[in-house]
Amino acid sequence: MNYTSIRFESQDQIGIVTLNRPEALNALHSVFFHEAGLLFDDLERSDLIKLLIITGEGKAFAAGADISEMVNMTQEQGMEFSRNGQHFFNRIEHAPFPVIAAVNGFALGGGCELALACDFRFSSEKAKFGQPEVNLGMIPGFAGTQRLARLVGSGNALHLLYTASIIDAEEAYRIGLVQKVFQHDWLLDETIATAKLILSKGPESIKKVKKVTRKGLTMDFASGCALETKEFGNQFGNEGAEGMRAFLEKRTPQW
Ligand code: CO8
Repeated sequence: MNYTSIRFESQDQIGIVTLNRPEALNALHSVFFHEAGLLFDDLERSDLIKLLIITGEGKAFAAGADISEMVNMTQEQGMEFSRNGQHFFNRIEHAPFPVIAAVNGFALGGGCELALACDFRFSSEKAKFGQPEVNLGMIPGFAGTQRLARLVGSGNALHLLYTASIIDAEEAYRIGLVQKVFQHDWLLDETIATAKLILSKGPESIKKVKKVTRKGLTMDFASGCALETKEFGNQFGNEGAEGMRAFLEKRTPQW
């Protein structure tokens, strides 16, 4: 499929989506959400990939929602745009495969929210993060208020949200917004190396770790634990049996 706002490639069951509108710093507009939704339809239906990396072309990961598209929206249209964005970001969060953000540059506003929806974030030392919506008389609309506060705590989140501060990768690492920072030219290789490490593990285990952790965050503690018990139990007699037997027989498991 030919996309205009993204590029997709895959190798060894690792997919890479590159936001590809560098002239507008990969600002997120309705075409992006439409095309990314179609791509996810394909990826969820097929066995093509077992892990997805999201990155950006040029000097931005994504510099926000597209202001030139939003400027003339009515309240209804604004809410519709917000719902569409939230719907797609929820798909990332609950996708049946891990999704890693490789943040290559500006991740601002909706771009930061996109990174927040991924399972974790690796960052170039050149990347910059922020939620500058209040500069525009706006607030985040793609669940940034919710995910940022859950990830970095309400104090760090509200500090960023109130002041519209743009922070560098080191500060983003310090507050737990990103998990690792790499030299710019190594970012993608290092992300792919981590993707390969994840894919060397029990495939069902990886799927279930994501499902239980992600769903658990939307549940009360006891319900999350009950879900964990169920999926833990399901691993016995199949993949878990092979993994544990391989350990005891001092050999590599055959997944
Ligand atoms: N939307 C549209 N176009 C953009 C955006 C954007 N978010 N960001 C950059 N661009 C465009 C610029 O207009 C410019 O276009 P042109 O060349 O035609 O003038 C081009 O990208 C390059 O940008 P700059 O020349 O500004 O590049 P600089 O390196 O000088 O500056 C910055 C880079 C600092 C990133 C600067 O571009 C900037 O401040 N961008 C806006 C950042 C921002 O405010 N982001 C938040 C947007 S609001 C948002 O994301 C809300 C999310 C929730 C939506 C809810 C839905 C209802």
